Amino acid sequence: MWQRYQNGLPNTVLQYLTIDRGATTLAAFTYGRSVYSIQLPGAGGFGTLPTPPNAPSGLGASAASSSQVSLSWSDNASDETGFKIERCSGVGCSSFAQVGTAGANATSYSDTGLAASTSYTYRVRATNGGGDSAYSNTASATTLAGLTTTPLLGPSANAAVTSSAGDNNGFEGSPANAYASDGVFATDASSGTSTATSCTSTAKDKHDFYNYGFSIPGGVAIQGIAVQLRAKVSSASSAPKMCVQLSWDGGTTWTAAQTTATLTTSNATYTLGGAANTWGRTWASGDFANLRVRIINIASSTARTFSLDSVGVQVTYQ
Ligand SMILES: [Ca+2]
Ligand SMILES: [Ca+2]
Ligand SMILES: [Ca+2]
Repeated sequence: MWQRYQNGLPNTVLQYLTIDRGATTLAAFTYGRSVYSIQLPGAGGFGTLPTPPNAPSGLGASAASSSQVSLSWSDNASDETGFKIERCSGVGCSSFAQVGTAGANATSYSDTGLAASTSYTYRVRATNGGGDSAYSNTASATTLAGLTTTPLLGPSANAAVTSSAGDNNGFEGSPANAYASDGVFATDASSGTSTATSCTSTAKDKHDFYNYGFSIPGGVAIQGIAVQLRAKVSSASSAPKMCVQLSWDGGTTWTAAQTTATLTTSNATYTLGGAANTWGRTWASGDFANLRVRIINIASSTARTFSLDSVGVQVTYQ
């Protein structure tokens, strides 16, 4: 029949069909026309469908981020062509839909583009030309919370460091002017008592700012702290810079310092730390009630006047 169509012949009433003794040719005999035939396939016939593969097992799901869940499973099949991954969302959900596939012998899959703080449940099955396996067990994971960044907050209290701190008077001129970015400055004139340029030198003026009024929820993970200074200096020579240290216990203990670029005679913004910079320690939510920011003015000259417009802090947590 196949050959008849191939030859473009008209429909023909068959007289009879034969299959030869070796079962390799199917022949159709018609009235008044030739014999048409097709070759039969060999042993195995036209192709026996395989049985569906064994089901995967041991499916596990874990949140990799606020938008990604990682799956892993055991591959129990030797004849699969791949795996089908199905997902539903919401606690206790049961309305699964296929969201992806994995190749033969795969044992993992990353599901991306998910919503934060959301429960997802998964199941996986193997597949081949014969059909799909039974499903694996189901496994659930809840994506992590998204990042939250506070507003940039300013302090409402300050205190000069009065011993082992250069002139021991910090920003002696209107230190409260550093609470807000408004072009009005706290000033530290002729700063320091030596040409040392180390942030930890006792010859450098130091000043603490605090009472930032943060309200960080309990149980979150602090991801980073950004300190934003607005500042200028009377002369940019002698490498004038500001060092910043943070304290989480009201000034008893301090982080290592981070340092601005060389200041200029124009008011400019300097950001130290950042959304993914924890200043070398693990912070707790409660630490921010006791947060202090210490500014240390350094230059290889004692003739520099440092002007600080603002010392803002922004916290990123998850
Ligand atoms: Ca396999
Ligand atoms: Ca001073
Ligand atoms: Ca100001």
